[in-house]
Amino acid sequence: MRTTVGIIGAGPAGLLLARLLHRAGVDSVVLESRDRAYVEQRQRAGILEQGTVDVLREAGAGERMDREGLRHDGIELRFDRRRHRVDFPGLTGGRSVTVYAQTEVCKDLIALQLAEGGPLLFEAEALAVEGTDGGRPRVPFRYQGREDVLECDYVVGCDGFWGVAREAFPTASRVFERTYPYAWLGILADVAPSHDELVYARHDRGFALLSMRSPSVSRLYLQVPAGTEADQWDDEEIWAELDRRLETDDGWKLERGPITQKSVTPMRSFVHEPMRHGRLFLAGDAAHIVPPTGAKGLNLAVGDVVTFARALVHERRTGSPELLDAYSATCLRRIWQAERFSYDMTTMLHSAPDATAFDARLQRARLERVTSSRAAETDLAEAYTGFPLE
Ligand code: RFL
Ligand code: PHB
Repeated sequence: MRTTVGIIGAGPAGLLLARLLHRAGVDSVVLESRDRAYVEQRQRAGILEQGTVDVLREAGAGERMDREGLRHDGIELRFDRRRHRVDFPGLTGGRSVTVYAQTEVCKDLIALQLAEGGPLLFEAEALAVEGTDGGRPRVPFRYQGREDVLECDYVVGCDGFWGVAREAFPTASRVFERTYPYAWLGILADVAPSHDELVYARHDRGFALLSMRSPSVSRLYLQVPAGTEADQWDDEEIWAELDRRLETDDGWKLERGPITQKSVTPMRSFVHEPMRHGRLFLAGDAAHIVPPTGAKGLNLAVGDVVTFARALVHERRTGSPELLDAYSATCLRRIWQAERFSYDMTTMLHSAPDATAFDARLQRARLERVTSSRAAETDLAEAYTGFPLE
């Protein structure tokens, strides 16, 4: 098999890249190790930045998102039983975010790719990326019990944190990382969200987040110790703990409903530099991870593949590799801003097991600052709604 761009992974990064390339007249093949149902059901992100919404629309993938996505003009910060609303459009000159689940973005992109695009192979596992030290790269892969090779002009590793593409980089590449001593226990519940915007709560017992998937499905998270298993918490305990951490002085009440899914997500920050080696490029979680507190992971993945697609089209139109050469540096500037913001949100809102009374006072001071200074609040709103692509 041969193609112009070999794409490893059919998460949001790989699927959107295939779509953007198809629209630009560049052929690609997507290899995805899991089956279609798994990719379409994997519960993850929920928040799309304004820029991500615009990109999906321009790619002709925004129709259902425009119908079913929920526009959100703010979030609520909760601490010391008080609530504070951050008004995004008022602080950013009109920007907002959209609640539309990653599962739905993936379903829409898969349907479009299968109907109009190049090959998208499920249960096709890339085994390695070879030939990256000069010449054209190859991806040996296993599909339907057979081994085959995909010959490419370029390979983009969109294969997530556990993928194989990163392994083809020289050992001189650098990794910057941090793990956190806590994780998120996430639930989906069949109950209308108890608030019409997301609620980020800091509590001495730990962080809690109220989010949603639709007007009738709530998504909620609790900070739990790293290493926790989801079945260590029964449903009653989860609701009781959410009640405690989200409680306010004004009588706000959390509505309960049947819990349909439970899972634990570890928290880490991770950046692999550079993001390009010869004709192999990394995009999305394959190159970087942020803790989910800033809702940035999916949006960064979108930024990377837009940058790659533009650079490749530029090279084909003008013959100049300047944008491809700049790919890693261009993406990393945005990525480090998201790393910073995600770290700030995470450490402002979670209680570390070794936190001292001093740390708790500092957290409160940071929250007081964000909720009393328009400058500080604007900084949060700009980062949350997303920095524009270069
Ligand atoms: P993905 O989605 O991990 O997709 C990688 C794909 O590659 C496949 N793969 C392979 N295929 C072939 N051969 C191989 N050898 C392969 N190895 C792996 C995998 O099966 C998979 O299908 O990476 P991608 O596309 O870079 O997308 C990144 C996003 O998924 C991720 O950043 C976000 O989900 C992060 N995230 C959030 N991001 C946001 O922007 N907003 C949010 O609100 C948000 N909330 C979250 C999140 C992530 C969470 N978890 C579970 C980590 C909430 C949570 C709880
Ligand atoms: C989600 O709805 O899954 C979600 C929302 C906001 C976050 C993280 C996750 O910061």
